[in-house]
Amino acid sequence: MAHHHRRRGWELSAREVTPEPLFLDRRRFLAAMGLGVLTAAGLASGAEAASLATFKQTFEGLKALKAARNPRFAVAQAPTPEHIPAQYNNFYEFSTDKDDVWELAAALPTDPWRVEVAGLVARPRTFDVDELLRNMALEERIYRFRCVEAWAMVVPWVGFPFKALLDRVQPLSGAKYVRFTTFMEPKVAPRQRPQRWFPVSEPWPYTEGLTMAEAMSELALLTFGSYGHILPKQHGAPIRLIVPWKYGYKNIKSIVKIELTDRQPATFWNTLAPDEYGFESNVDPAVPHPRWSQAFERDIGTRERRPTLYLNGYEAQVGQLYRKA
Ligand SMILES: Nc1nc2c(c(=O)[nH]1)N[C@H]1C(S)=C(S)[C@@H](COP(=O)(O)O)O[C@H]1N2
Ligand SMILES: [Mo]
Repeated sequence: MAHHHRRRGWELSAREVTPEPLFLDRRRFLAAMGLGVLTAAGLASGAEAASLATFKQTFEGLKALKAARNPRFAVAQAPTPEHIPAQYNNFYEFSTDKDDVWELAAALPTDPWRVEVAGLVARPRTFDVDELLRNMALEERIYRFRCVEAWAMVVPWVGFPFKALLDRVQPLSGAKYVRFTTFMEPKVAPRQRPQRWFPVSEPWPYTEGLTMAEAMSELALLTFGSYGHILPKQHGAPIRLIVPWKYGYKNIKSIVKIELTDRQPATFWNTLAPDEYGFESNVDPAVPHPRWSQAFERDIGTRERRPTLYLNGYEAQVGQLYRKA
C-alpha cells in the first residue's frame, strides 16, 4: 500500500510521521476504495487472518502481573486499547517497520533474564528478573507516552521506581549518570547483523542514559509489565525503562546492563544522528525536530491530534530538574 511506507524513522517527512496502525489502516484503505460495507472478518485476507491469529497467541502465554494502581499517576484519557501499541513498535534490533516487530521479537528468549548493575556503586551485583519481581514493591501507573516521531499513547505499566533499584546497590558520590544497555543477540535480532544496504553502521547494542537526578525522579519506572501481564516481547520484555517526560527512544527495552558513571554516556540515537537526537530529549512542543514540528501529536488509539505538552504533561513532577536558576 502506498501509505504503508518502508522507510526508517529519521527519513520520515512531517506528513509521514502520522501513525497508521496496521489493521486499522487496512480497514480505512478498503473503506476508501468503496469496500466499507464488508464486515471486518470479510476484509481479512487469508494471510492477514493467520497473522491476526498468531498475534493473539503472543498474548495468550503471558503471565499475569497485577499490582495496585498508584492513583497519583493517572491520565484523563482511557488507556490505548492494548492491541494497537502491541503491533506498532519501534525496536530497531528486529525491524525498522513498526508492524513487523511483534512477530520478529517473538524469537527473543526472555526467561530467565539477568541484569548486571555495575560502575560507581558500593554494592555491584547481578539481579535475576524473577527475584526482582518477587522482592520489589510493584505498582501500576498509567502514563502518557510520546515518541519523537509525533505519535502518542496512554499505557498502564507495572513496575517499580528505578530509585528503588539504586537503593539496593548504593550509588557512590562520584556517580553522575546512568547508562543502560540492551541485549546483543545478532542470532535473534536481524538488524544487529551487518546491514548490507544500510548507509551507516549502527552502534549496537542499543544504549541510553539519564543523569542521576533524572534517574532518582519518582517518575522513572523500571518496567516489567503492561496491561496486567508481563511485557510482551515487542514492548521490551522482560525489563525496560519508562521515562514518560522524555521522547520514546529514551525508554530503552530489554535491558541487560545498568552502569553508574561519572561522565555522560554515548547513546544509540545521539551517536547515529547527534543533530536530531540529543542526550536530554525532553518532550517539548517549542523545540522542533530539525525535520518536523513537535507542536502536535497523534494518538495511535483515538487518532486524535492534540497539542504536545511540555515535559509530556509531567512538569509538576520533573520541571524543577530543568528550571534555570
Ligand atoms: N532496545 C531498544 N529500545 C528502544 C527502541 C529500540 O529500537 N531498541 N526504540 C525506542 C523508541 S524510538 C520508542 S518510540 C519506544 C517504543 O516502545 P514501544 O514499542 O513499546 O511502544 O521504544 C524505545 N526503546
Ligand atoms: Mo520513538
